[in-house]
Amino acid sequence: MKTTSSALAASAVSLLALTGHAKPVGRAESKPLVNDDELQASVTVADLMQCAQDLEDIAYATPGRNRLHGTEGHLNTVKYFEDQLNSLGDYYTVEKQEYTTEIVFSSEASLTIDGAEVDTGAFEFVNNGTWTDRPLVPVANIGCDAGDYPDNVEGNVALISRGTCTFAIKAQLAGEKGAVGAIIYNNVDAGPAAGTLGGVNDLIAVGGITKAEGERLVEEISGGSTITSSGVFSSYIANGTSYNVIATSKAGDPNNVLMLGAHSDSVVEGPGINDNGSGSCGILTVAKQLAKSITNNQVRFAWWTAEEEGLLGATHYVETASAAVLDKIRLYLNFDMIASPNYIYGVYDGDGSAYNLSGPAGSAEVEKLFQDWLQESGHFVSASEFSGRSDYGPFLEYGIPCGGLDTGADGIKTEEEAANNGGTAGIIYDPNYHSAADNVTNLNPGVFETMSRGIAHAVATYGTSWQGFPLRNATARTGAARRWTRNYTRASKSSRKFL
Ligand SMILES: *[C@@H]1O[C@H](CO)[C@@H](O)[C@H](O)[C@H]1NC(C)=O
Ligand SMILES: *[C@@H]1O[C@H](CO)[C@@H](O)[C@H](O)[C@H]1NC(C)=O
Ligand SMILES: *[C@@H]1O[C@H](CO)[C@@H](O)[C@H](O)[C@H]1NC(C)=O
Ligand SMILES: *[C@@H]1O[C@H](CO)[C@@H](O)[C@H](O)[C@H]1NC(C)=O
Ligand SMILES: *[C@@H]1O[C@H](CO)[C@@H](O)[C@H](O)[C@H]1NC(C)=O
Ligand SMILES: *[C@@H]1O[C@H](CO)[C@@H](O)[C@H](O)[C@H]1NC(C)=O
Ligand SMILES: CC(=O)N[C@H]1CO[C@H](CO)[C@@H](O)[C@@H]1O
Repeated sequence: MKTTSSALAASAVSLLALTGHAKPVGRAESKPLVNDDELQASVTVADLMQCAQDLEDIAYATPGRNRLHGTEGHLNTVKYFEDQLNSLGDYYTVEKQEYTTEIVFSSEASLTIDGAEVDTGAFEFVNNGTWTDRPLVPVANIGCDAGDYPDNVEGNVALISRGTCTFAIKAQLAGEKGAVGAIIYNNVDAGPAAGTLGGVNDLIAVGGITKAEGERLVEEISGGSTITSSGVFSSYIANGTSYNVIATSKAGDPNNVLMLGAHSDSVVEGPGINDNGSGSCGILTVAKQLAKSITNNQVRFAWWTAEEEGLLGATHYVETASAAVLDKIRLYLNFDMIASPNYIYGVYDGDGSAYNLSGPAGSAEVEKLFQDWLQESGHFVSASEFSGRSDYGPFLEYGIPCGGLDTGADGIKTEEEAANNGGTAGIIYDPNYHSAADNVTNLNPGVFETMSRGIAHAVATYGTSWQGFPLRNATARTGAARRWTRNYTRASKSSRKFL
């Protein structure tokens, strides 16, 4: 249940986390209290790489060679995490939370203009559609208004600039005027226009081309030429079901919970071993080692599904959890891509000092914890934009302080980062990002181990005590005070452009 405003009002006056000193409960009491150095040392590259290899094997055993939400590859991933956690006896309460959503399992697009094949962007959720040798008809302005579409788009292909309104609105208006298809040209120099139509729809098929190509076509057609195109678009969309796996330690104070998460699904293109199998394996390895000791505060680990579809698994958790559950989470930590081959030592910029996007009280403190820890080992630390563009987005939105580590995705390594930490400046952190080559061969084992030990450090620190860490503040998640609210919904995934 999403909290109602009256529920918020009722608790808004109080600080959320309780300061009681609940005793660790359960059989785990015979175990020693977690020790920071020992927990860190117990996280080994061998275990991490074994986990990564297991996930790769799961992916490669399926026809799609991936671990896409809703497919066998992901269901087997979920089973893997469940089995691993259950093998630890009764240390954790392990739950599976079902999530079903419509997803695109495959998509193909081909486009020719004047008989020549052109590079086209496939729009997510595009419908099946075919047209052959139909004239292109440029629309007026940017095609956000029905009046922009001339009568002669009927039976032809509308040629529309990207911008201002969504791709879906452009396809809808063109379809209403009788177009058989639409081609959207980019408004920036960044390859063919591409993005998402947002979900299952009844729109005409849409392709994307580059800005230069689009502008050239408009100019030639305005000069009197007739230019034709052919297009073949198809996609297979169906409901995919999979699960979040959530494991909560039985030991520890349930009113002051440390929560950690990583996403367990991959994109359709490949096995997703760095993105974000590495984060999943990092928290699993720490969860397994943690089971040898107890903590004063409860620790909850989550493996989220459908992150790649737009943070859906984590959003589902936050939307369906009761306020009573969410209000007891003192801190949420996220680990996505922690073994990039051309890595950085990235820490989420929770204090906003680098990107001017800060989080609820506590986000700055956890950033400092990770920074200090990495710097003590002589690493040069990079700030990662605290944009909410991963599974911590819904937690930020709720007003829960967040933090995390990452080693870089599609950003470009700077000279300074290369000079301090090695690697190659001027190329991206993970050249295999979202590709078939994102597999075990291409992980950096050393950075994988370092970052996973960073997870262990945070677990040991906050699992032992919240001393010096701000209390949750209910007021902070209501009204205008929610400064850190980001558009974490499907729109905020970098791979999901709506317009
Ligand atoms: C496209 O056609 C295929 C084959 O008939 C079908 O399985 C699929 O569901 C169709 N896609 C859409 C988006 O309707
Ligand atoms: C997905 O399931 C919903 C609810 O059962 C249904 O309405 C919808 O048509 C399904 N979508 C597809 C693509 O089958
Ligand atoms: C930081 O963000 C705030 C709020 O969006 C804005 O008012 C302020 O000008 C920004 N500061 C800088 C240095 O960009
Ligand atoms: C991993 O990806 C690389 C690069 O694409 C490829 O050469 C290698 O064969 C892949 N590994 C396996 C086990 O398929
Ligand atoms: C709680 O948050 C509100 C809004 O950000 C702030 O004005 C208030 O001072 C905070 N209270 C405490 C005790 O931190
Ligand atoms: C969030 O995204 C939606 C869809 O793109 C947009 O309509 C809305 O204005 C955005 N909200 C904020 C606060 O940016
Ligand atoms: C921190 C980080 O790079 N996380 C990535 C994990 O995967 C998602 C989906 O591919 C990316 O958008 C994130 O950037």
